[in-house]
Amino acid sequence: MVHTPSGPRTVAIVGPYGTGKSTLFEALLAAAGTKLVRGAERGGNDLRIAHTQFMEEPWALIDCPGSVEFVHATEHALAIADLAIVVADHAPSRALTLSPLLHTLHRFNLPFLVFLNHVDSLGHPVHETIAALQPYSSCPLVQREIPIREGDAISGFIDVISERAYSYRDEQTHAAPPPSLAAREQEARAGLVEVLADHDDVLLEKLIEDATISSAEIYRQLRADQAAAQVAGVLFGAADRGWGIFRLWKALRHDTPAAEQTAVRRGVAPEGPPLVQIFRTQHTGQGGKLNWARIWRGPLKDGAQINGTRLGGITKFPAGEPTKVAEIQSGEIAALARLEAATGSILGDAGGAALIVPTALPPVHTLAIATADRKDDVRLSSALQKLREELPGLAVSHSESGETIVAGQGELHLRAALERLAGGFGVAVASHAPAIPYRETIRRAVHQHGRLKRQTGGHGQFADVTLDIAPLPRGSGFKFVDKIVGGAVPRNYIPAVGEGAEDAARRGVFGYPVVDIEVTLVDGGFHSVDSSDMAFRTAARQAMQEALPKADPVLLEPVDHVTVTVPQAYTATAQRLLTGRRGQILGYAENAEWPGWDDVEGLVPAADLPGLIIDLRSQTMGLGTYRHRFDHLAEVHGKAAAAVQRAAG
Ligand SMILES: Nc1nc2c(ncn2[C@@H]2O[C@H](COP(=O)(O)OP(=O)(O)OP(=O)(O)O)[C@@H](O)[C@H]2O)c(=O)[nH]1
Ligand SMILES: [Mg+2]
Repeated sequence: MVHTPSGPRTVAIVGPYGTGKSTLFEALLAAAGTKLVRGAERGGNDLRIAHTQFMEEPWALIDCPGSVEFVHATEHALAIADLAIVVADHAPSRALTLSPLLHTLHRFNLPFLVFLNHVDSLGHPVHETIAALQPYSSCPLVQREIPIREGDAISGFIDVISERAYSYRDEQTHAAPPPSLAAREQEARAGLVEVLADHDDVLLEKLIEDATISSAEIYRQLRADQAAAQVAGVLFGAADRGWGIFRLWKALRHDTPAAEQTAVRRGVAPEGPPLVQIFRTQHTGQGGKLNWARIWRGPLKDGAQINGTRLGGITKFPAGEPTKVAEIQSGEIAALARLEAATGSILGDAGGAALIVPTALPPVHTLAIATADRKDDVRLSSALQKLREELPGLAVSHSESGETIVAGQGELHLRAALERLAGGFGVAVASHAPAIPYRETIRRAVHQHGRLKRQTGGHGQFADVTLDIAPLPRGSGFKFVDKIVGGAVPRNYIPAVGEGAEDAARRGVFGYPVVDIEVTLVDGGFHSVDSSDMAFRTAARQAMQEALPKADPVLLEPVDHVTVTVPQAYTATAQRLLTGRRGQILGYAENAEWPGWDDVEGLVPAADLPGLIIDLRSQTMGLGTYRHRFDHLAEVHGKAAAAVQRAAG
């Protein structure tokens, strides 16, 4: 058995939606002679992980979803990768769509290279695409290849460093560059060397002295800078034709940091007990819970105790085929069985290591769900627990009316959740938009008398109360005040009056809880035999029910403070979207952590938030996002109020 102490180098294939990541993943595996055995379906929203060998070295490739709604899966893969391949559309107009991903790579301090896909239909000069991408990258992007054209089509490329020409017809042999492209190639090479010279004095000196710089020197410096995420190489090709794939492999082989190098970058001490990071969780029927992990520090033996639980199986996936092993080494990727852990867990003592653990973005889409049969509720809650481990970015809660609420990153994300609930965990649920927590209040004080007098057979019921019901400022809630003097109502019955009044306030004229009122007990009467707590509660409740309609009631709706984050090109769009939803704009400012992006702040009724993410994404190339929190209750009038009342029935 070959001992690979540093494990396979791990590469995450990432990029915006539909740029050809899965195609590239398959093309890389095919070029390495690995047949995909499992999970061959493409365009999924989950990670696909495959091990392979290229030129006798082990690799793990991770195909990541491109949809923003599954960005958490992608981020967890990036958190454990040695390098990312950013698969980009070649159209300069799409450059902005790379901005969130490049920002994440910067935050994670992760080395990457860019693969411009679809060059079979390339209509733009490669250097223009790179220039369009550059503003969104925190490190210089360097062009490593220049295209060779035959008529309108690209037929091959010149490797800028080795100065060799390759044809897509046979990428493994090379020729001298065509003289017609010599000037273009020299220019690209000089550009590359200039960038590298920024990080290397020897290179800089040679550049100044106009001395010849060898390919070996450039490779050496590029490798160092690329591994430090200070430079990112740009290559191109066509994944579904297999173009540029061999060259991409060679670039990966040269420039991807080894697992142990990544561990050092992340501050993992070389010696110590096992240290493991979970980046994907799956609940399988028979196999129980499987956690895909990167072993930052090994070896990790099957049966070992880690974070208080015993490891119950290690599975590796050579060529996608599951194989049980007894032990795994530093740098390796494997699925670990029966651990009390889930995506994002760090197991073992991280010590001073600064591992990246992606944090969940606030949910932007919400559904209330219910089982058809109440007796399935227990199974639902345990299935939701598992689902949350599988689908990072999903949140589960209960509304005030007792609804089960699932919140996530968008419609697709929640649809995947419900499909998994039904298909994976056998709990089918119906879903609907969650109820808006409306309230109501009064605008006029009312003096109200209420009397309960009942004679039923022997023992009767008697209570008499006089209440002053008055509006309070917003946010005051419900207040009960006792102003009884001279024992008109005996002390012991007074709490019951408060309870009755509060109980009546739970459902007001419009059917919603009544808030911001003060109920004062000012007078009353009692009977020495027939009075009771129950009688006083009832009398108070009846008085309230009579008083509220006379007190000029008004509906209150929750209004949220909303922060929309968009590229600055879409700031006006974001403002328009908020005002179009009865929103009031508070202002906007550049996002503190993200140059070129604005935070637009506004106040928007909660009733108008559903669907905001759909409009926002469709009008901002999928880039806009928002967060919100309750701000205040506001009176609703006119048509909006009428609609709510109709709905409340
Ligand atoms: N013409 C052309 N089409 C390509 C190329 N690479 C991929 N495609 C096609 O583009 C479409 C999307 O490819 P995928 O590989 O599924 O894209 P993806 O990036 O994995 O998509 P998501 O995972 O959904 O974000 C498919 O129809 C591919 O056949 C290419 O180089 N040239
Ligand atoms: Mg895909």
